[in-house]
Amino acid sequence: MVERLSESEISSALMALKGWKLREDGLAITRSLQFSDFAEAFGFMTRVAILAEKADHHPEWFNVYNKVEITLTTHDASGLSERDVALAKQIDAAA
Ligand code: HBI
Repeated sequence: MVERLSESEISSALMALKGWKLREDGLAITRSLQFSDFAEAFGFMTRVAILAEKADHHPEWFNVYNKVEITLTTHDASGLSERDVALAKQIDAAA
């Protein structure tokens, strides 16, 4: 069982992240990114895919042309866990 983060842990985590927001239901964090073109966006997604596989923690995401929308949540915790924060930090570095 993966530990779910408390509200205060989530808000302090969000301060250390770049542009992530807490989803309305409080169970996920989301970030939208815009790149110069599709190739740049997909290259970013490729880097994130490798990071996700290494972390065994995978994003829910949507891409149209140069835009990528990412949602992170921990299915095993039915909410947010440290895994989401750790992957979000790696995503920020890969952007
Ligand atoms: N990715 N976002 C997310 N949440 C999970 O709980 C999760 C995952 N990727 C793989 C994974 N869990 C596996 O560890 C379990 O499905 C066994």
